Amino acid sequence: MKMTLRWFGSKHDSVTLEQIRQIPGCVGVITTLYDSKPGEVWGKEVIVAMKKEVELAGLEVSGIESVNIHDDIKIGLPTRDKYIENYIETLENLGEEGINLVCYNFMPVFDWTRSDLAKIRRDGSTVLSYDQELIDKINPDSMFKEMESNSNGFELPGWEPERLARVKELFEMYKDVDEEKLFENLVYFLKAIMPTCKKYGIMMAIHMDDPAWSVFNLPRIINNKENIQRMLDAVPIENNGLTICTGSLGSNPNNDIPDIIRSFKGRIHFAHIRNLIHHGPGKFDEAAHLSSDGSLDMYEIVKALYDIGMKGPIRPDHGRMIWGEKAMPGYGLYDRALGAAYLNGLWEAIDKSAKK
Ligand code: DNO
Repeated sequence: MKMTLRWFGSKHDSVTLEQIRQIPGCVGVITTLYDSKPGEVWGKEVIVAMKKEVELAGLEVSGIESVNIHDDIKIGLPTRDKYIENYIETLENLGEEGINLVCYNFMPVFDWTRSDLAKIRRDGSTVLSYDQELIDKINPDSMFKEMESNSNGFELPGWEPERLARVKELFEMYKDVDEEKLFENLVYFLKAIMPTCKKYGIMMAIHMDDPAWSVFNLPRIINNKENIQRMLDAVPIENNGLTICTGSLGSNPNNDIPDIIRSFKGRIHFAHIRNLIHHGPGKFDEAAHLSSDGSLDMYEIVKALYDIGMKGPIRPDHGRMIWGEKAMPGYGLYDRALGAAYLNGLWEAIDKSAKK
């Protein structure tokens, strides 16, 4: 594996490349062009400039999170072909620069969802949390406002202001899209981009739905072993792969994450590793990465990744907000750096005992 950190670019991130470079073992960043809109072509020059900035700081661009998918592709509108062509052009431009990992999601309207971005814990830190009962009381329109007012002034990935203006319209557009339709649209998209991915060796790594069930009655299709298997089988090529996100899958305690990891050996190109604590059905708080701080067994998760021979990037995922840091919820420096150190420690211990 390769230890990396997510980075939103110098204009948007409170964390600097210089800080990331000082995290032991961290070789690269997972980044994006945060100002690009879904459907736009990423030009060569901006990709080159992004790469250069990262490399000057002594790091590599280990992958992109995300090249977002235009809603017309997810909905399956006739205009989707134009946006797929644009996506392919972006992939070509990335591929020509040697960037060969792309994380994306296929969730309608909303990317990840939380009911609180700064829940205070007993240790005084804050975390993101989810409570289905609270979500059920909110309408999707005010959900955006909640997320915005709660985010320390940072624009959240997947909650961009331009979406805010279109929530009602988007819900209307998705009204006939059920899980089957969404699945078909995903397969259509994947089949169209696979030749380009093969040509450039680009691994597409779909992110798990977060949380792993339907929110606001919108369809969700990448949320458990069976559904993931179906998606991998529909386009059975290595380049059609996964971002294993332990926090997303782990929101549903029925998901056996080490088993899922072992089952999809060869198709896992990227992993987001974090812990969370369950408080009952549909209710969880994010936690520190350490196993004993939450409900997930991080040793078993890292061991499964080790056992399948994971070569791709992994990154600590959302951290708590600690030590007075003011950053994008989930994406401060301090707790993610602690997470990276812990994951490195687990990996080293597993590696050494395997070689004894
Ligand atoms: C949230 C992230 C997601 C993820 C996208 C991938 O913190 O895990 O926004 O980046 O779903 O496209």
